[in-house]
Formats: sequence, C-alpha cells, structure tokens
Amino acid sequence: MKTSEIMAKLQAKYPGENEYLQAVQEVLESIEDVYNMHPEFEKAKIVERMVEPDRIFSFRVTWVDDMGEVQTNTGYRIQFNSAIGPYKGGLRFHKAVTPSMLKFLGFEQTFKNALTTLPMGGAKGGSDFDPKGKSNAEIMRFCQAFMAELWQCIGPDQDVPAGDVGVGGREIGYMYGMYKKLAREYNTGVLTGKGSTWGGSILRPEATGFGALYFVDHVLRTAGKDIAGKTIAVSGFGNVAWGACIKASQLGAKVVAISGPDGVCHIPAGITKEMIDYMLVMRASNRDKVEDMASRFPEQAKFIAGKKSWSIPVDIALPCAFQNELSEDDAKELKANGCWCCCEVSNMGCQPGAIHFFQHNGVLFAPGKAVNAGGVATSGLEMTQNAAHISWTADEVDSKLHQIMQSIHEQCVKFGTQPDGTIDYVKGANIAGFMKVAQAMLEQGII
Ligand code: 2IT
Repeated sequence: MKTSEIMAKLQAKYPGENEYLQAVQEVLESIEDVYNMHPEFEKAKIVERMVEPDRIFSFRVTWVDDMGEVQTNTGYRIQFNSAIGPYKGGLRFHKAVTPSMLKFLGFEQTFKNALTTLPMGGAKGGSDFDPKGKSNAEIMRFCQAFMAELWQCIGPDQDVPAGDVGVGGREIGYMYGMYKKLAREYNTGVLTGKGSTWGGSILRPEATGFGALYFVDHVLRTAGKDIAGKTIAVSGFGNVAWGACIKASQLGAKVVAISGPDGVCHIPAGITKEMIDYMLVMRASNRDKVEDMASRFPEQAKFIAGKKSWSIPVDIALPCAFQNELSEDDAKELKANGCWCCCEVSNMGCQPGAIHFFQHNGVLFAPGKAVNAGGVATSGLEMTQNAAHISWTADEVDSKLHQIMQSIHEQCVKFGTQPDGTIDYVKGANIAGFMKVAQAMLEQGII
C-alpha cells in the first residue's frame, strides 16, 4: 500500500486525533521515496505496523487535594515501539493531555530515540493532571497515586519513563519513591531524570537545552555561520528553555526573549545568569507566569501581555515549550523581522504551514526529533550508569552528549542532502530514524 493510502486509512480510523495524524503525516511524506525503493518493507507491512502503538495503558488516578476534596484524573502509558530497545520516553502532566497527544509524542520518540545511536524503543505517558496552582503536597499525592497504577507497566529492562512538560526532578523523585515501595525493586534504572545523589546523571536537567544548542551550532557551521553574537528568541521558561539559555549564553549568543502562557519578556541586553537561575524559581512556583521575570528584574526585562516570543526581532528562533506553538503567521513575522534560522526544541513545535514557509523562504529549519534528542540521549546515558553502578563526571557526560548530537547532525546530512546541495533536516531526520527502526523490525519477523 502507498504511504498516502495508509495515511487516508489512519485519518478514517482516528478522526479528531489531530496531533497524532500530523506527526504521522510529516514522517510518511518524508519517507515516501525510500519506502518505494524497498519492496521488502511493504511486504512486511512495516509502515502499517510502525504507526500503531504496541499497546496503550489507560488508568484512573484518584487523589485528595489540600481542601480534602477527592479529585480524579486519567493516566496513560503508551508503549509505542520496541524494535531497537526497551520502551523509553517521558511523562507529561498537562491539562490538555489526550491519547492523541501522547500517541504523537510516542511516535516521534521512536524515531528520535533511533537517532540517538543508543538502544532505546519509543514510549510516552502522562496525565491530564494540571500542575498549575498545585501545592507541593498535592503534587506528591498525585505522583504517588499515578505510580500506584503505572508501576506494573514499567521496569528497567522493559519501559523507562522520564520527565516531559510538567514533570521534573521533584515529580520523578516522588514517583520513584512510590515505585520502590510498591515493586520492592531497588534498581534506579526504572526512571531517568533522578536526583544526582540517587542515581541521576549529572547534566540530565541541562541536556535537552545543551544538546539543542550543540545541534544549532552544527547547523550554523555547516551553513558557514557562527553562533557567537547572534540574537535568539526562546519560548517557555521550563527545563528545556532553561538549558537552552545557559548553553546559548556560554556560546556567546544573546537570548532576548522568553515567554509563558501570559505573554513574552523582552530582554534587549540578553538574559543574565541571575535571570536564568530565576527561571527555576518560577518553574517551582507552579504559577506558570513569565511576567514574574519582569517583576523581579524590571530594569532588564519588559513584559508584553498576550504576545509570543516570535514577535521579537531575532536571528534565531528556538521553540522550547509545546507542540504547534509556532504558526505560519508567526513564521512570516519572524522572517519579516530578519530571522534566518529556526530549530524546534519542543516536540513538533512548528505547525506544518510554518515549516513549509521556512523551507521555501530560505530560513534554515531543523525538526525537534533531531534538535531535542540530547535529553533522551542523556537519559540513555543515565541508564548505562545505573546498570553499571557507576557515575560519570560532567565532562564525561558532556563529551558523550556532544558526540551524539554530532552523529545526529551527520545522519541528517547523509539522508537529507538535496540535489542542489541544501540540507532538508526534516527529511534527513525522518529517513535516518525510519531506516533504522524499519530494518530492525524486518529482522525480528512478523510480531
Ligand atoms: O521528549 C523527550 O525526548 C523527553 N521528554 C525526554 C524523554 C526521556 O526519556 O528522557
């Protein structure tokens, strides 16, 4: 069956699962040519099998809030593909979480993990729990109730969750505590993103942002440019944006915008170390307001309500928050203001119209599954350290992360270089990931 027919069938079968269908569509468009060149893939129905998760767990999570009221949420774990290793991927706690969102993320994770060069399959999970405004005690009770169901689905050689939007070191700590109590297993390798004194890898919190900037650096060098002195707009102020701000500043670039659901903070002179540290305080407060940065640093940062980071003139745009956060109109505004590079750090951060506009208007573009893979790659390094009962130094982890991002860039160049010499990073990443997973599935037979 042609990839376009497979897509039409999925649209009919899963109407309304928009994020999932969008993610699949992008990959199928990219791989169409190579798929047609491999009849053995078609015969084994590789694509039909690859777009369906291996299994989906869905469960009720009931907990008691600080007022003594009973609250109920829905929890999920989607084990998407295990062709190249145990299931691996984050947990997202956000009020908008649906099976469609987690299916898109699990699908993306499968290809991303294949790009890392480490043996990890793809998974994703989470809940429609909204951390906004919750107390620390409420977060703990929710994490414990969530793990009371999840623990039966996971294991160090089976499925290894980590953080994503709404899940950081604190949440991983509460979940790991509950896992130990229920499973009576003390292998720290069951979760990644742990605290550094109990099995967590040094640099895992920074890794997504650091890896992204290493990738951006490669994109720019390959295009004959230098990151030093360039202006950057980042969106969000969570873990990913935080790591990106640190590394961008270290590489001599200037981050002039961060944002939140309430608006954007314009920082004309560039973000400082004190401001980057304050992002952690803002995240821990669960207020979800970027205005707090301007209130704390009124001289340096100006808050503009209701605006996105894409309204600020910059050289480079780095979406670091949520899927589809950058629209075609945003892409046009960025370009009109002089932007010439956009690298997705969030998963599927750009809408299809935005990607199309960038690619046809000379704006360098790279997709999230390549750019942000340093996060899960460092989770893979955490698993290795846990399995070997050792811990590497920051320099050791950083140099491995660097090598992995370089290899991902090389894979994009190998599979994405076009006849005119330009590099299509979307095609490159999708084809490289697809070939690896498809080959492994083929070799493992019809299962
Ligand atoms: O989207 C992602 O790659 C993550 N949230 C990190 C997953 C992981 O297992 O570290």
